[in-house]
Amino acid sequence: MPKIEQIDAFIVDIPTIRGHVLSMTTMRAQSAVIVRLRCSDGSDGIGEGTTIGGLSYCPESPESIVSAIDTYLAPALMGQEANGIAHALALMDRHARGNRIAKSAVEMALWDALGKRLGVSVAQLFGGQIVQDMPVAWTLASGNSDTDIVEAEQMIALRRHNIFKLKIGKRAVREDVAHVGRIKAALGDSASIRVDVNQAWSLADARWGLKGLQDVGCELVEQPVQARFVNAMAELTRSYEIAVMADEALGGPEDALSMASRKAADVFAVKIAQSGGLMRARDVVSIGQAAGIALYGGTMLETAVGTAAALQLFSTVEHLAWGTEFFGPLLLKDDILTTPLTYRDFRVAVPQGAGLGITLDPAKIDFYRRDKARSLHAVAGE
Ligand code: MUC
Ligand code: MG
Repeated sequence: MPKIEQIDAFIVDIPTIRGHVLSMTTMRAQSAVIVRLRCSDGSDGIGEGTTIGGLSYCPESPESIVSAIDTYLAPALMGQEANGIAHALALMDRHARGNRIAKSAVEMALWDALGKRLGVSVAQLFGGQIVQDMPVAWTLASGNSDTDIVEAEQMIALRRHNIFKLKIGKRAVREDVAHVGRIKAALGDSASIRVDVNQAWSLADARWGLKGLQDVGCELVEQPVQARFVNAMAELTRSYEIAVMADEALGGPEDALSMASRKAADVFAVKIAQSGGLMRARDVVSIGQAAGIALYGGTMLETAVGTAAALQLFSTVEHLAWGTEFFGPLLLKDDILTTPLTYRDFRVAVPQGAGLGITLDPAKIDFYRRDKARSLHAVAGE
């Protein structure tokens, strides 16, 4: 039985193609944590644990993810059987509370290594692929309505995306609704328009916001209020026609059960990192399915590594009613794989091959690693 022999975690800072304006921060680079795991039989696995905007999105940061892995998770797993992923997860839970993204990065690398050892895809390990590709949304978040309209029109013309998620919540509610209305009016029925408020609204704001958004033809609102305000999410879910999606409120199966039993969402944005790994994301999916809650494949704006893992896992899910937003690699100025993921005809393809089905480009990794002096230019972005 192969044993876990080495786990390395490091940050890559990759500039974004434009400023990405969210309610809580503006991103000019993405700082992704990449994990490389080596086993005693020579097999290896890659994982990713990534958050958004330093510490502004959730309690884990790129630095805390590396520190949790280096200091607690990796030492706990040294010498353990590499095939025992459930056991590894239990061990990580015993040694560290929370730190879901860090655990997810390590668990992902274990799945990749197991798949490669067995010569099967991670999708196969989760029951097998049902679909070969899936719809993929794009986020409009330049901070300017006209720029967003031009960007959306380009995406439609390229046949890359026709589902758009608009990041709002930074401006006054009325201004945000007007911004969404302008974009919807410009794009008409050629596009599906949704918004993500990233927890920025009070319940009173959200009542006005949801009413206004549905009047201008917006189809879905994501996490309008703070994650902990489950009653507010439930009120909004039952009071308006527009679909309400939970994102930050979903930190794994326990939250999913609580949200489902309190009828606090129409849709779950399921994220591997936020759920605490692939197994727990799969549990969130099952709870959503059992409760009749629609599903959406969410992203933490990961590089192609985390995105490939999401594609593997979600290809085994029967019905993603709201599609996915697995566009992370396209927001970055550079790709870190030898063969990038395929985006075509408004869809993204599940990579083929063993494990996650991807290969890291060593030169790119070397270039963007924060702990290598020459990558420092990338941190500042534009
Ligand atoms: C989020 O909150 O959903 C996903 C897409 C995007 O642009 O930001 C993220 C995070
Ligand atoms: Mg969100």
